[in-house]
Amino acid sequence: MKKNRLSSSLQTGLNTQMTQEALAAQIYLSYAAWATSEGFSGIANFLFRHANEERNHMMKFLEYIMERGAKAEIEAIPKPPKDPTSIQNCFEQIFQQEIGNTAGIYKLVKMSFDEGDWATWHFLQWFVKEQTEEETLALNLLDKIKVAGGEKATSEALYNLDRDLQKEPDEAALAETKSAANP
Ligand code: OFO
Repeated sequence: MKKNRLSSSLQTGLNTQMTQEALAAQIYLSYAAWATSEGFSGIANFLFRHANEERNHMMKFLEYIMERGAKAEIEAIPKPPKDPTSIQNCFEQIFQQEIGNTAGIYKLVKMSFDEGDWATWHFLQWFVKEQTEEETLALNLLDKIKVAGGEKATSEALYNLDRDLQKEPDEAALAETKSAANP
């Protein structure tokens, strides 16, 4: 009996995004290793935590594909890009990587909408919100780095930034989750 509830295009698309999430985890890991080697243990800690988040995203795709009776394809993960050239460059690269990931999610949302696959459309809404949070978080961090002096930040400013990022929350607060009673 045929039990696959995904179209072949969505099966391919979801599998591709699953590998993208694995790549995102590798990029965070590789930048965390770079930050450690540069002496920024707070920033490295933040990046290591995010590598775990991305791996969890990969697992969510894997589980969903299997739950729908389709085959999850575990492919080779591309090599992460070169090491960043500075802390500012590191977070700029992360922001660009998150924008690319959002584009991949939106493409799947459109495909599922066009096909009327409401289960997949519903599954993807969690990622739509997550990407908004992750882009906001990356932008907030870039703002902090710019305030600290950007490429010209002093050692003292970078030291303070590194200490602050050690404790930075993993999620950014979104305007849509605020209310008049809970601003
Ligand atoms: Fe950074 O995001 Fe996964 O989806």
